[in-house]
Amino acid sequence: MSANDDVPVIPRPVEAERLDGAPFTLAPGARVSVAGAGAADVAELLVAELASDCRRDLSIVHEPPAYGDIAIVIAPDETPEPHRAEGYSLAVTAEGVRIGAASAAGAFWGVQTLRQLVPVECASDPLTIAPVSIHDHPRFGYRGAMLDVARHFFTPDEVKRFIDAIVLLKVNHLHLHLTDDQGWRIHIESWPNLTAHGASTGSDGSAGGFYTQDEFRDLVAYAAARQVTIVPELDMPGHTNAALASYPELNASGIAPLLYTGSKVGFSTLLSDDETTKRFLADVIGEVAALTPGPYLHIGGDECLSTSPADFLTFIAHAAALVAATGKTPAGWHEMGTSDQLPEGTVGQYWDFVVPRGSSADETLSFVRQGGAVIMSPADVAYLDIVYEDGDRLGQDWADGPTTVRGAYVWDPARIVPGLGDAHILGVEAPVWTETLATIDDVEEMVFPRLAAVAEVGWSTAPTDTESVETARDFDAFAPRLAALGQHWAAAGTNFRRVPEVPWRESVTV
Ligand code: TNX
Repeated sequence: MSANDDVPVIPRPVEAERLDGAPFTLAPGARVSVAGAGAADVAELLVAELASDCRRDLSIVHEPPAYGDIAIVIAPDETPEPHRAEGYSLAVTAEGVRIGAASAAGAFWGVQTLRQLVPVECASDPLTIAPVSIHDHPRFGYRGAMLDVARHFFTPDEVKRFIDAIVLLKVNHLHLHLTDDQGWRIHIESWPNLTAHGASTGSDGSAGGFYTQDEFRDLVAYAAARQVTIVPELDMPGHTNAALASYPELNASGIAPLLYTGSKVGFSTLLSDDETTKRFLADVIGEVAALTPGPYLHIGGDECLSTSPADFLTFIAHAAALVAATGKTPAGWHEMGTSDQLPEGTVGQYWDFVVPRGSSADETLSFVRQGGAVIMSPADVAYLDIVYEDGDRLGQDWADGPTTVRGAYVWDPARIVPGLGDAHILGVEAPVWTETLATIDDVEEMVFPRLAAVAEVGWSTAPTDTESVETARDFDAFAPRLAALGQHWAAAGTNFRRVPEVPWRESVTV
C-alpha cells in the first residue's frame, strides 16, 4: 500500500498526500472563485452538484478567492507539460480548496476528485474535508465505456444518467454501439426506414426506440460539457440484420429478412461491391459524421461470420475510406486489421483475451503498421456484461467468465499484445453489451463497480518494468477505496453490485 492509497479516490491519483492541519469547512457564504477560460463552465457543474447532493447554494465569482472559498484556476502554467491536456492539482486546506489546471478538462477532473472527497453526509453541517494535496494526470488519453443501445434501447435521459456516472471515474469517451442485428438506433434522414422499421424492437422483443438527430446532437453536447467524447458505432458489414430488414434492396435476394430479437451473432452481412449498398454506406456514414464533432467514427467489423474473407476486405477498404473522406478517423474491432488497406491512423479495438488467441494479436498490430493506434478492451477482464459469478441473473459468460472485480482490476493494457506498448495504445475501454440487460438499473449493476477497476487501469500510473501486474494493482488497497465510492454511488442512486470482495459500508441516509 503506498501513501496515496489512503486518499479515497478512484482512479488512484499519481500523487496524493494527506496534510497536517485543520480541515476545510464549507461555510455559508463560501463561493466558487473562477479564473481562466472555461473555469466558469466547470464551476457551474460543481455548483449544481453541491446544490443537488449537499443542498448548498454557492455563487460563482470572477475574483480572487477569499478565505473558505473554492477556487478553480485554469492557466497554462498550472500543470507542467506533457500533462496539460487533462492534468490538475487539488489542494484542500483550512484556507480553502484550490483546483489548478491548464485545461477545462483538467479542472473538470479535479472537480470529480473533489466530489469523491466530499463526505456523502454533506447535506448536514458541518461539511468538512480533510486536508490533502493532489497532483494528478492520466496515463492514457482515452478512457472509455461502451454502451450497447442496439440490443436494448436506452433513452437519452438514461444515457445522460450513464454519462453522469462515468465522469465521476474520469472516463472521457462514451462509445455508443448504435446498430446491430436487433435494432438501428440513430435516425438517418436519407434512409428513414432504418428507424421507422429497424428500431421498432430489440432483444427479447423489447420495445426498441431510436435517437432523432436532434436528440443525438443534444447527447453529444451534454457529453462534451462533461469532457466526454461520443464515439458513434455503425457496426458493419455483419451485425446488420436490422438494416437488412428495413431495406430489401440491401439484400442479395432482394427480400428483407424479419426483424431479429434473439442473441446469436454472425448471421447477417451487407453486400460488398454493390452499388445500392455503396450509396447506403455513403449516406449513413455521411450523416453520422456530420452529427459527430469528435474525431472517431467506429464501423465495427467484428464477427463477420457470414461474409467471405475476400468480401470482408473489399467492404472494409471501401467503408473505412468513406469514413476518412468525411474527415473522421475510422475505428473498428481488431478483425479489421486483416485489411492492409486501412486509411492511415485507423484505430483498432482489441477485444480478445488478456492472453491473445489465434490471429488477434497480429490483426491488432496491423493497425500500428498502418500508422494507427489501439484501444484495449480485453473481453475476459473488460467486458462488463460478463457475469460476476456463476448463476447470475444478468449477463453472459462466454468470455472466460465469470469476471470478478479483482479480475477487472488486475491486468495491464501494455502486457497483452507482444510488441504493443503505451506509445501505440490510446487507452482502455469497457464495453457493456445488453442482450440480457433490459433496464438502465441492470446496466448499472453490471458496470459498477467493475468500470471503476478499468478506469483506474486507464488513468493511474503504469506498473514499472520490474513490477508484476499483481503487485502494481494491489486489490487489498483498491477495495477500501471502492467501498468509499460505493457510498457516493448509493447517495447518487447509481445501482452497483455489492460484490463480497469489497468491504462496503452501510449507506448513509442523506
Ligand atoms: C461479442 S466481441 C460481441 C458482441 C456481443 C458480445 C456479448 C464483439 C466486438 N462483439 O456482439 O454482444 O460479445 O458479450
